[in-house]
Amino acid sequence: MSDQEKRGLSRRGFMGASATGAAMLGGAGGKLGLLGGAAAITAASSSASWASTGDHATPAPGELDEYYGFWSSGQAGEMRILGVPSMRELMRVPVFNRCSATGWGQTNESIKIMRQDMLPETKEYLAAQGKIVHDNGDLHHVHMSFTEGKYDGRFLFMNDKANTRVARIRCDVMKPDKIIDIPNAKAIHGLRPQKWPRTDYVFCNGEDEVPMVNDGKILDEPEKYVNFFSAINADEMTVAWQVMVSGNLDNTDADYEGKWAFSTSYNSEMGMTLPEMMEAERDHVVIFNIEEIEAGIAAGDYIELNGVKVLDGRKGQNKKYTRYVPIPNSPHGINMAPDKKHLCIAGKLSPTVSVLDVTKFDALFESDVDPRSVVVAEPELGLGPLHTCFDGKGNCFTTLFLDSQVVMWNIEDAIKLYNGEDVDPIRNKKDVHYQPGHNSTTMGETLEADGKWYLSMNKFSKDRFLNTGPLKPENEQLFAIDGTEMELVHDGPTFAEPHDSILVHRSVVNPRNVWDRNDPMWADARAQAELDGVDIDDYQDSVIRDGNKVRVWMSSQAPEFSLSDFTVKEGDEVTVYVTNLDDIDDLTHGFTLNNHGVAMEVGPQATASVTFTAAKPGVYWYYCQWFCHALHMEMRGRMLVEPRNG
Ligand code: CUK
Ligand code: CUA
Repeated sequence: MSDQEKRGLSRRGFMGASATGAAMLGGAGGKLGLLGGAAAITAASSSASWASTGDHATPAPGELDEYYGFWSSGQAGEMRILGVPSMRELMRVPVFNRCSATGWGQTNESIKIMRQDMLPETKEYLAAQGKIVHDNGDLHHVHMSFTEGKYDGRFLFMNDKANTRVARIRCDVMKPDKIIDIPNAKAIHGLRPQKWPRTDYVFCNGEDEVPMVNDGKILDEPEKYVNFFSAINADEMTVAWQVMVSGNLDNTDADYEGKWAFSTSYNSEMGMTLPEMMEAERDHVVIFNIEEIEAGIAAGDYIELNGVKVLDGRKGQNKKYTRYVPIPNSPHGINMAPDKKHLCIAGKLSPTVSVLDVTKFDALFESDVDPRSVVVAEPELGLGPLHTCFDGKGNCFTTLFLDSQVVMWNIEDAIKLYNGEDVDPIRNKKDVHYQPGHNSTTMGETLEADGKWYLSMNKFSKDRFLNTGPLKPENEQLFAIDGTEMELVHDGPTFAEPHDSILVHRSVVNPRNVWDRNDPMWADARAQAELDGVDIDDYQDSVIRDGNKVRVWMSSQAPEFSLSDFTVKEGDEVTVYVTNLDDIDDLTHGFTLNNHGVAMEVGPQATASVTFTAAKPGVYWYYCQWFCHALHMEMRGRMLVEPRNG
């Protein structure tokens, strides 16, 4: 926590901070984190309306957080790990992006993960650009694997809207192990794992509609465009099946019985321009009947498109795969409550959240009942409702994008109101700064929702922080929600642009401290080492020539590389393998080669490799770029490149 944060949350909130500053310092020797104490907010300007009771302590320096936060990063393409409630950023995990610090997108190990499930058409496209992997992504949604409605700490799944991909991160090492292209669909947006009985599927939405065979034969004929909903086999990371649907799919979720997945859909009009897309008063949510879909596949009721079994679930087909429930108006967020029964759909352009009772879905598929009969409440909450999360005690928190507020409301009271009783479901409204999109609560999308912390992810910070030029940070705010009032305890900037987050109790997440030497991440290097007669688990300093290819095997032990120099020839394709023999926590080495655009992380007990061309004769130094030792600066060596015909 920065001093500024300790002193005050912002110039708006912290006019009152100096009075509490002394108390804060007074307690600093103890274990009490005192951000809460500092947050005696007096609204200095504009509309701040929250108040702090000072009951909520956040961890002091050296103290560990109670929750992991897994954050998307939007167009930055990485996943981030934060500690909650301190909101300290702990790690950035590159996924869809190219990372200079770790070499993600450059090391052979990461390129393999990025390419091994890449569609041939993507490879062709990239080759034409002189590239081998995409170096950008747009990561909106991070979710953990479930077993029986609870996080199980195995994997994290996430989407790339920019390049239509889905990635999986191994929670034991917090690195991706699978990145797959999704065929047919375009722009994977909403993504959620199946919650029950376990995450067999990861469901994801294609947002943009295109011709079913998108090869240029059909272009400006929107009536022939379709959209695809995909179910990914979460263990294999392959596309299990897809369903063709009507409308642009936005967000998705799944129930707690393993029967349904559901997606919001804006633009039910299938319009191409803004006025066309806004025409209808109601769009819809699509309900996917998993059992019927699996039966349809077994019965052969599908077409095969780019290697994927695709069922037809479009509106008007009236097959038992899908049902369309009209929802006002351009619905966005869709969130299943931990009561196992209620599904909350945020209206975005409608001030309402529609509550659907999932136990009524069977009837939708069995008879011709009014699709709206599954709606059991539709409270008016405020302007621009986007996403909802839960405290596990029957209350919901919905972000109001246009009102710049979070509204806390009660599901049972909303149902009573819908049934004509005179009750107000709204419990609380708080201003946030500004324009919140996603939100999350601790364990809130699981059966273990514990109602302790609420996070608001705000799209704009405007004047809240020092001016950083025309591009401003976003703003995130953490509230304690275990009292009667929501209490703001943190307010801080973030870089582009986290959409979503999950807050996971630390008891669920147990990453390793050092790599297992037998990790599959470098299986290719291990196989090559065997061919080269190199013991990859021990000291190694071999340079092996194979035509124009040279393989350099070295190990690292602070503060030395086993090779202080190696010699290659001009034009050689060189692969450098580094095995970090140090097995101490936090002892990461690196390998950076001057003027070659080469850098990679080599974690304790890991092997990492990078391939490049030694294009020009000369002396090139390589060095370790992760501070590892008092003699870290001395941890370096020379690559000597001989002229080819010299
Ligand atoms: S979407 Cu971004 S605010 Cu991509 Cu989850 Cu709603
Ligand atoms: Cu090894 Cu720095």
